[in-house]
Amino acid sequence: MDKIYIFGHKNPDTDSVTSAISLSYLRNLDHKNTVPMILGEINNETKFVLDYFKVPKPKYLNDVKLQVKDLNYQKDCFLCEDNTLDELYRYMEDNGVSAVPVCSKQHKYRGIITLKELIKIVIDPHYSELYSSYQNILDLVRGVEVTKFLDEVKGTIKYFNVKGYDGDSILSNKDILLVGNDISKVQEGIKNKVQLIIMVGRRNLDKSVITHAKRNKVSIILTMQDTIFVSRKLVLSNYLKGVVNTKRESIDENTYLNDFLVHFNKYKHHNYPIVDRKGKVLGLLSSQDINDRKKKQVILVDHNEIDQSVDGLEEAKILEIVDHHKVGGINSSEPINIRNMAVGSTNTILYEMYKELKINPPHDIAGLMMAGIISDTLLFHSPTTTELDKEAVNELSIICKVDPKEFSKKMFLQAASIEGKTIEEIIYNDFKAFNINKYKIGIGQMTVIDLNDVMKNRVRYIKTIDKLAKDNDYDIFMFCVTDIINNNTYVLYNEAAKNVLETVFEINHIDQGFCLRGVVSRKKQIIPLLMDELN
Ligand SMILES: [Mn+2]
Repeated sequence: MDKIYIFGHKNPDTDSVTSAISLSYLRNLDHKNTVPMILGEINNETKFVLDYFKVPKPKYLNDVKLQVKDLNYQKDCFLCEDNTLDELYRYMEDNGVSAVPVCSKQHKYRGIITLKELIKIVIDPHYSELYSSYQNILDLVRGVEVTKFLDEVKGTIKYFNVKGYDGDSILSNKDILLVGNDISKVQEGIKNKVQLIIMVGRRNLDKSVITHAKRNKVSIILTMQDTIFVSRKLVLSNYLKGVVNTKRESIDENTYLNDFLVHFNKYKHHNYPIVDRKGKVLGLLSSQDINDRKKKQVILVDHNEIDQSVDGLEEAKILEIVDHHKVGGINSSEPINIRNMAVGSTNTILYEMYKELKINPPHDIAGLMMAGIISDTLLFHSPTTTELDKEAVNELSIICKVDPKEFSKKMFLQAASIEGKTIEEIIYNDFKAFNINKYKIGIGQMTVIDLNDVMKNRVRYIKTIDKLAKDNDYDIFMFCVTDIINNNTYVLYNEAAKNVLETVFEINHIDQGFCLRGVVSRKKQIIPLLMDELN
């Protein structure tokens, strides 16, 4: 079954991480193969929540861009380098392919052979290389073993008794001798200690000849097939490793499709060997497979804007969105199941969905959902809080048997922990970036219990904010420090935005760290003001 990725926004917060997990649980009960993912490192608060309810951290998802592995190429199409040209031909026939990747015994990529290359070898009248096993040769020429002193043969085929043979050629141990029914030629081969003699049109040899061959360690095969049959089969008994084109590069299945297409448009090969990260051969991609693409399937929670979402979202198929933010920014070519409600947390919506389906979340999932709601509503202090949020927390707390008040105290303490973090990390820890008209805006927010944690380093914060704004072309860059005990937010900002912010917040004169009384929600109390003023 195809995997479906569920994830919240970049700079994940507790609501977005826990809602991905709780929705994934719900969908998988319905036999879907969903996986919760994160788009960035989790913060201290979320880490505390996951540890508290003993739920593993979701895996990181870098992007959902189309990759070569999303193309419907021929999986498991390859041969081993010890296979023969004869087997290659049959394989091409049976599988309807015009090229085959070749690998080592350990499945590592060696090269590729195309039908064109195979034909070139077969129709070349002067092709006389032979590298194969004694057994392969015996089987292909339908021969009987007379003597055998080697497992593998590697040399040049010489035709004795056949028209065109240069009688003066000197035979050596590099040679494989193909002779007609003429004992004197066989004896000459034995005398010169060739590697192997294949004699056609004969069922047996005199004892004296065999003794001679044994003394000189010359291998002999007899066959009743005619010379033309045998000479063709000798060429076809060659190992693939002797003829494979090792110059053709393989393509890693993780290569982005767009990068591959650049390569494809440059070389325009018909066939590409596909390998995994370790160079193991996976199959064959033909040029006609390039349009047979399978988009990655995703479900968005706690966000619906492309800027806040995973890289490459435009190349993916969005199946569903569950969110409590304003709607905007996503265009789709197909309908999407969207559940958007004006409540304090995505987990509140999810809990509604659980109830509609008459499913009780297990206690750890219930705990995560409760934590998500408490985090987003700042334990109902945020004006985004609705009765539904309170009701959900109340019911979830009964399921997970954790007191919400006690729990939130511990959780907010973790949220406020800035131990071991750089100022830049603290600013970006919970950060939203967006555009209003021509303004590029970034707002970081942090909840604190003790305001002094930040304000004692005020000057360093301001410097960092100014630098980040300049380096990243933000017109307005704010860092909101929210005191959740007294429900106030203190704002640090880039100097260039001073005048705009005075207008936005209708304050005659602002200073670094100015106070927005009763303001705790960036989403509901800060962003709307910016939108009103700048739009
Ligand atoms: Mn949320």
